[in-house]
Order: sequence, then C-alpha cells, then structure tokens
Amino acid sequence: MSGNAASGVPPVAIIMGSQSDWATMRHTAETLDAVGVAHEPLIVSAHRTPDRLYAFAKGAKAKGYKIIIAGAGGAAHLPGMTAALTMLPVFGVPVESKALSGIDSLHSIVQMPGGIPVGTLAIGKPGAINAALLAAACLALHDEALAARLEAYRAKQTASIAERPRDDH
Ligand code: RP5
Repeated sequence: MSGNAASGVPPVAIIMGSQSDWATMRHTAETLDAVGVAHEPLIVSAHRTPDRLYAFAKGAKAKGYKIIIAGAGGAAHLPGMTAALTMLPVFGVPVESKALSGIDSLHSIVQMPGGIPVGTLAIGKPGAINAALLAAACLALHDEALAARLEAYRAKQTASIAERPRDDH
C-alpha cells in the first residue's frame, strides 16, 4: 500500500527524538527496506522541537502517511504526544538509554492513559525491527504483494536457524 503515491509520501514515517536515536531506528528503516515498504525518517523532538512535533503530527494523516513509528529514549514523550495529536496508528520504540538501559524509555512509552493508544515494542534493536514488521503486517492487510514478501521474509528467517549450535559461535 502506498502512502500518497501522487505526492511521493511513503506509507510509514519513522520519527525519532534525536540524531542519537538513529543508531536504533535505522533497524526499522532497514527492515522496512527488506520487505519493500517505503518510509521517511525524521527527527522530531517532543522537548527540543515541540512546534515541529505539533505540525508533523497534526498534518501527518492529510499528508498521506498511514503509520507512524516513533522512537525515543529517556523521558520518551514523543510517541505518546504524537498519538495524542493524530488518528493514525502509532508504534513506539523505547530507545536504550545510557543511564537506565531503556527502562525509563519503556515506562514512558508503554504507560499511556486509556483512550490514547501507543503500540509499544521492546527496548532497542528488537523493538525497532518488530515495529517495522508490525507496520508492514498492517499495510499487508490491503496489499497482497506485500503479504507475500512478508511471508518470504519469515520463511527465510526460519530457514536460517540451525538445528544444532556450533562450537565456533
Ligand atoms: C530523547 O532524549 C531522545 O529520544 C534521545 O533518546 C534522548 C537523548 O537525546 P540526545 O541528548 O542524545 O540528543 O529526547
């Protein structure tokens, strides 16, 4: 499913609170690439660029995005504030913080009040990968070609798992 093919807007926006989050969120981008889903990465900080956050979230649906993946660390208010400002589905990725290993990020993102949902993934790289796969699975509900690519991705992963452990690993 394309976001807004006419304007070139991809279906998935990957937003993050800081340049420092890209080391984690690049795994979202790479996984979306692997299953053929177009995306756009943007730095949008709830605290340092609140006006940018407001403008992005209020305009995201009209612009043509279908799903927003938001990664942030520490006092990670970006996913929740974005969800409060849009009707698009928002998936949150808790970035692993230095001080508290991402527990702070996880708690900040997962404990949303009833009524404003954020689909919260695992801390760090696994969450970044799974946010991409979850977004792709949603888009695949209306895109048979993407559904086939997701099945192939899963089958390739399954085939890559050895039955026995090796001594050299
Ligand atoms: C959050 O603060 C960002 O999402 C990032 O994870 C964290 C630290 O940001 P930097 O100080 O590295 O820019 O807003």
